[in-house]
Amino acid sequence: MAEEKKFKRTLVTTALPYANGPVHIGHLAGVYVPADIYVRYLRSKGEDVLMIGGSDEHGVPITIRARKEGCTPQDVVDRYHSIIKKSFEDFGISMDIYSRTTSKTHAQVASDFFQTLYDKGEFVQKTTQQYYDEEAHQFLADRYIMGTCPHCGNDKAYGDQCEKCGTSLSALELINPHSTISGSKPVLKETTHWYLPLDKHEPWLRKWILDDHKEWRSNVYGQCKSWLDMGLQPRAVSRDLDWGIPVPVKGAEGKVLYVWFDAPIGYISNTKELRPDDWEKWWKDPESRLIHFIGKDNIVFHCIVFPAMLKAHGGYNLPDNVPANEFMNLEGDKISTSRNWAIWLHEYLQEFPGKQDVLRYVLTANAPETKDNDFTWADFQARNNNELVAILGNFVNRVVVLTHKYFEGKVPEAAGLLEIDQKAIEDFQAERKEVETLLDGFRFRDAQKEAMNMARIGNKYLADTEPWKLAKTDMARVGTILNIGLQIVANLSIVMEPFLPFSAEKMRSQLGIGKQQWEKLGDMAIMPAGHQIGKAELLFEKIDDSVVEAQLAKLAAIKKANEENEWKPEPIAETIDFSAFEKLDIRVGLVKDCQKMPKADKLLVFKIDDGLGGRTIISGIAKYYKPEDLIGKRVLFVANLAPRKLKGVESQGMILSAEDANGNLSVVMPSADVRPGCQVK
Ligand code: B3M
Ligand code: ZN
Repeated sequence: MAEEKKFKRTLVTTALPYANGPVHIGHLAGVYVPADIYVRYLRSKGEDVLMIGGSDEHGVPITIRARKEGCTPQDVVDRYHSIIKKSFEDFGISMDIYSRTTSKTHAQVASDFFQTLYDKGEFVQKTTQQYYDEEAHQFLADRYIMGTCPHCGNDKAYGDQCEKCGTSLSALELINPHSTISGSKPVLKETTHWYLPLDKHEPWLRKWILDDHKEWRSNVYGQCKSWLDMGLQPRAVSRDLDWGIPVPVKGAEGKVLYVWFDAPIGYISNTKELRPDDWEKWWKDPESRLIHFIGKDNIVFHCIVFPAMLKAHGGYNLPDNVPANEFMNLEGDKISTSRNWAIWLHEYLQEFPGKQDVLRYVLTANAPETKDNDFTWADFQARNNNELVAILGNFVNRVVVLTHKYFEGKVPEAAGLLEIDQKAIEDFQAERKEVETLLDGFRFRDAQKEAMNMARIGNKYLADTEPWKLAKTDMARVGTILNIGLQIVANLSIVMEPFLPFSAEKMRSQLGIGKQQWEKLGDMAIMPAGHQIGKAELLFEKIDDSVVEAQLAKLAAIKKANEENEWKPEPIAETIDFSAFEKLDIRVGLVKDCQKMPKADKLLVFKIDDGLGGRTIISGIAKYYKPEDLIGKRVLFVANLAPRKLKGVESQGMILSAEDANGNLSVVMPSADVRPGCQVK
């Protein structure tokens, strides 16, 4: 075992959510609740800790949202930044700062960071070919290119990934790529970017992670190992985009820092914004500890790329641990913002006002620490009713109510402990070590379970001693039991503070005490005899079946709408007999010439060799083809269609095209070089 290193302070960072939509239960479960539990625990122990957060406001997802909504990227991030910030505050996520990557401080810090690496010669410069949209006059980020997936044939695959079969793609692999901005076919054009040569960093990263951080969670360690084993490649840290922090060097006009370069630097900027005078010690003093809370899709950036950036810069600490979570699903399906398959935090609060702790509790009880997990409303109800209400809420309420009933709300004297009292106290005190070990090891789910066991011990103690039955015969004994009960409630307010901060506060106000430090956990004399407690108040209330049914109905409606929105083939047209088919004369034609129709942006004018002297056909496919790309190609056309005039030109037939789900047309071509004029049968 490596020797335990002693740290003076802990800097906790939480992944910066993209400000392109509100936050949902997946965010809370994956990152913010566990980070908050950890930070509240350290604060309660009196440790020096900062919790840093903020919105990630650059990158393509933001510009796509802006384009969709017809507003500027700044409008988008302004709107969602405040919604997200409020959701976190509402749920008691106790960040010391929640800032944003469009802040002035961040632009400066990120720009300087790039400059330092540039000056030190830590980048390599490379010129490559990238897709460019000639109509929109811009390079296309991968997400702005759509085409057909070469693996599964999905015609809505993106330039970085096919969401249907899950394969990661490069834009160059897409069949029939088109720009989602103008719809046009992109062309390849040269562009120059700066790359972080991760291959150069591989040797030390290997040792640092694989040898020195064997204690990291197995999902994190395993992902890093597989990246390292595949061999690291240089990564571009700039992009051709008009939204982001400008690359601060000559010759980089129109280029911005890649969002994954600037976002993690946001942790530094936000620390600096919070603590302008001593931010450096949090990042650079070897006695400071850095912990990144993230979701599993961000592992490579936090365990490999950002550490390489920090190392290349020099002077910074590397993360001590990166307790990344897997994903939280919803009722068996992956949470999806675009499909609205999520429980949005701001909506939850409208529907369940005051029930933040219930959600925190359920998400921690099912925390996806080692594998993906599932949130279900049935489980939400069961954990609320059978655990929070029946165990914790019930115990606290009985103790407080009985104290008012028998002792006018004053803490009674504890005299002459019996064996049953001793046993309850010892069992209770023994839990402290368990909870601490689990919290120190980032095992929040099990830690909460143990904390709940402490309430179970209290509940069982009351059930076993039945003070309400003794009230007529032995008031001194009732006093002892309630004294112990009240001390247990005070202790529960300490151990529950990281997990259920709102309920812990309610417990304290019912006891008439202030916040207690962690070191008091196990103390059975937190309140002296005679101390006046506060009014009884229910911590939790039962959730009825009807509430769960309403939530399930809401999800079912979303699912149905999604299914309806998804494309389905047209129903088959009315049956015709063979003679009707025979009337149709479809032929092979060779495209001799193809031109744009003047003043008609949808139309192309074809000169077709039909083997019979040639003909003119007009087709509305200008959006999907460049005319010169079709010259020399064989097409199929309906030869006996009555001619009609379009813009003064007579069209003598119809070229056959297939229409995809997006309404894009692709010309049908014979699979061999058949002679022009041949019939299609
Ligand atoms: N915004 C990705 C995400 O939300 C990204 C995290 C940045 S952390 C520096 O998953
Ligand atoms: Zn695919």
